[in-house]
Amino acid sequence: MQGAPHVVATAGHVDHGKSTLVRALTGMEPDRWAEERRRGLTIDLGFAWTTLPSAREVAFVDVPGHERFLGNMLAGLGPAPVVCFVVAADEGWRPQSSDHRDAVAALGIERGLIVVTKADRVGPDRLAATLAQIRVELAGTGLRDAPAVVVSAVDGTGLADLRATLDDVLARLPAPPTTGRLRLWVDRCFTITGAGTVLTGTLAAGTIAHGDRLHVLGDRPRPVTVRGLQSRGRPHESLTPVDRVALNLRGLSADQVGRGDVLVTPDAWPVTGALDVRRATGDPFTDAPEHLTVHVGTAAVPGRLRPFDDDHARLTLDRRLPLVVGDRLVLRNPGSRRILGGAQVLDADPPALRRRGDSGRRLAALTAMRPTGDVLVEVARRGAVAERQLQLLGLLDGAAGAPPEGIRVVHGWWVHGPVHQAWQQRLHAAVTALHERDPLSAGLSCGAAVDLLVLPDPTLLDAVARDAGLEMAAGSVRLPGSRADLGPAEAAVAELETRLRTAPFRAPEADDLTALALGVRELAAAERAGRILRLRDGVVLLPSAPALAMRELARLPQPFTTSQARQVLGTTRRVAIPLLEHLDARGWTRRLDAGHREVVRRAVDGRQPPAGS
Ligand SMILES: Nc1nc2c(ncn2[C@@H]2O[C@H](COP(=O)(O)OP(=O)(O)OP(=O)(O)O)[C@@H](O)[C@H]2O)c(=O)[nH]1
Ligand SMILES: [Mg+2]
Repeated sequence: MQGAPHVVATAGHVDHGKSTLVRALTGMEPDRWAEERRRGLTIDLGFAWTTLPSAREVAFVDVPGHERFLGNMLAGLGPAPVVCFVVAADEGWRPQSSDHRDAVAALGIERGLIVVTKADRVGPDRLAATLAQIRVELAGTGLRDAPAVVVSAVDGTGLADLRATLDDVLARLPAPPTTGRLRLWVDRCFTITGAGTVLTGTLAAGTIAHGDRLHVLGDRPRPVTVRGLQSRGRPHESLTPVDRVALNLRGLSADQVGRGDVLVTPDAWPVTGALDVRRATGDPFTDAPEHLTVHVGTAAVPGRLRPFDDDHARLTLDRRLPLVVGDRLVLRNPGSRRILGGAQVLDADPPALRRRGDSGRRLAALTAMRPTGDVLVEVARRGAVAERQLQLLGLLDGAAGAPPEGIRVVHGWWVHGPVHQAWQQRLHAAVTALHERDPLSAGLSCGAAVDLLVLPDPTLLDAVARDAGLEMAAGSVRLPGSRADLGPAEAAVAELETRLRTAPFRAPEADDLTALALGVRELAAAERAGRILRLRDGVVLLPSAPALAMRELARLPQPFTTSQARQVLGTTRRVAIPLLEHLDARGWTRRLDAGHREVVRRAVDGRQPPAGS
């Protein structure tokens, strides 16, 4: 059955026959530059493709072997998950064979095949020795068990076997993810007359389709639209991984982008300049130079390494890149150009190290971290993390899974259990203290509560208050049942209630309230508790007063005057006017002109107002 297309990168010492092999397999010229062909030396990446016996299409990224172009080599190998490791039978293992092996190991590449070239130049003994040497040298890498094929591009020996073996290797690969966020490391960007800007790269995950709106992350993010797609020389409506892609983009000129820039799904990646990493291969971090070159994808960025120990370090990049947990980096010494080793990203959003002891604590956390990142550790460190942020950091692997034990999910936030508990205790203590200090208090305002707990999102307060056994109402958090507790003001309010029950519209004068020691705060508390109704100008009545008033007013000939209302209610203008305005506001009475109102019939005949008592 025909499989999905794939991409294979070459690797191997200079002049060992990589480009010749690609040429023999594809009939295409991987050395694109005249200078390369003149010198018989690959300088930059070359691209070619062919169809394998299974009808699967395969594209090659041909890399240079010369040590001066190791940067270009890494840009070719970085995004390609399968490698064709070339060693010439006559020369055997050479220095750049070692460099490229170190790159394969650093990147954690585990799929590929070994090709011994120039078989026509040696006898069987030399061939066997070279093969044995290769096995020894690759023993520590993901290619330790890779199949080996012996070929000669001159007489065609082994090429059919190579095609079949490549087919077999590709058929065994796990299917790459076609959904999810896109991250395409750019290897070339150029202008085609009539078409505009074209950007190329190896698509390793995600799907790209005509019309997609994406961002190119270079010196700054630039929005672009996919105007056309090509792969292996043909146009496509959409492309899936793993494939070589050439994208014609709207919104971009070729001089704005180059190798090492990245095409991404907008806002789907954390773009970071600080990373905590674990050593994957190579020298201990404590032996590494402070300043080094970091290769990831097609990018090569100067960086600073600050080791926590031999295996863990904080890496600061000169340029921010879209990186996530699990990404592999190649570290190089800018002076000697040597590959120092490989590192794996453990945290793409690490905490600042400010205080004494921060490094030690960080090392302990990193040491305990799983290589895929640890969502529990991440949530524990921050107390609460938005689910979206966890997804961005690569800790949730696409759709959010069930949270691990010890994490509480609230309104899209993952909250560490102990933190959630600490918040509850803190809030409960604060609210209790407030009620003790001030029994008339309406409670702690939500804003103050959010500040007190330093909640990352106010929507979290709801769950914290509820779980703490507190009540939220009217913008405050309070102890349940605290509404009715008027504390020392209770007796005075009761006295006021008694008086108003006898004469419902004879509101107490200011002096009366002073005598009862009912100030603004006490009255506000009594009102919150549903014990009294406050109208404007300091008029205090029972909550039942409006309904009682309606019963009397409905008996008057309609419309009625303020004076008639005052008389039927047995009160003064000081009370009658605020009360009538209150009834107007409720829609129970309607003001017709300066002197007249009428009862709104619907209100009396319908559900409102209640008969009153
Ligand atoms: N006899 C013989 N010569 C070969 C074979 N394959 C390649 N060569 C020769 O080896 C030389 C180098 O080949 P290239 O394909 O350019 O080597 P390369 O690995 O691409 O070199 P760089 O890209 O510069 O690292 C050329 O002169 C080729 O003709 C082979 O199988 N047999
Ligand atoms: Mg070459």
